[in-house]
Amino acid sequence: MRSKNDLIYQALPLPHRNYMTDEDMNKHAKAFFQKMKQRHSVRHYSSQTVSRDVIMNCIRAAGTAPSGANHQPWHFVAISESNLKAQIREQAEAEEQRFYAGGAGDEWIKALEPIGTNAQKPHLTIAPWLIVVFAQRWGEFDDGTRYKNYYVPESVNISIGILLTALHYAGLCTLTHTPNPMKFLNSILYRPESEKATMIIAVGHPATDATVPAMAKWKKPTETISTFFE
Ligand code: IYR
Repeated sequence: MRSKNDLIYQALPLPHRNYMTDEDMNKHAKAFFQKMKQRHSVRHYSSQTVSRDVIMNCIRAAGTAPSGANHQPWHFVAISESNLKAQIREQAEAEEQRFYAGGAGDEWIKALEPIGTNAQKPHLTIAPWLIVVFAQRWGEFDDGTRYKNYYVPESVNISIGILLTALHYAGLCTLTHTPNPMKFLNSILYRPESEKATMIIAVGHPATDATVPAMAKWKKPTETISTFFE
């Protein structure tokens, strides 16, 4: 827990340095791109189990993310317990029924057509793990007084990016899921009022007959997602 006495500046020599040739750097950059290109959002899971250690180490990686004032305003709840997964699925599907029955509006439903989604979320009970990511709107010093967190969505979203990357690197598939609202997750998972659920991530191995939407293979060309001034 943080103490008000920790609010002091101290400089340490940079603990790690990478010495790479330009050529090596480019090799690493390309290899990483090739690896990331193989990541897909997967909606069809096998029930094959995944060890808690793997999930924990991926969460450790997510916890290294940069954050506003280094407040690390995130909490990851990892769930493999079947009853909890069933409760989450039931409530998430109820939200999704409303979404697909008209809450979303026609334009949004049309945009989702190539993705092939609907209100059924079987992956929420079939995937061996769900990780629910909570954003902490405020924190508490060890004397019980509150402190503000800064750039909370930015910080949490960076950590989620690292989490998805770590899980992919560990050979697992993921699906990000954001039923709206997600308030129900606080009560199911006993999280305090200071926290807001931002995402449910299903994690596991793909089903033997898993597919991805053809549309998911299309990525915007690099020239269109970047501008260089040099
Ligand atoms: N949350 C809904 C709808 C949905 C929205 C977007 I934007 C997607 O890229 C995919 C789904 C669902 O999970 O079905």
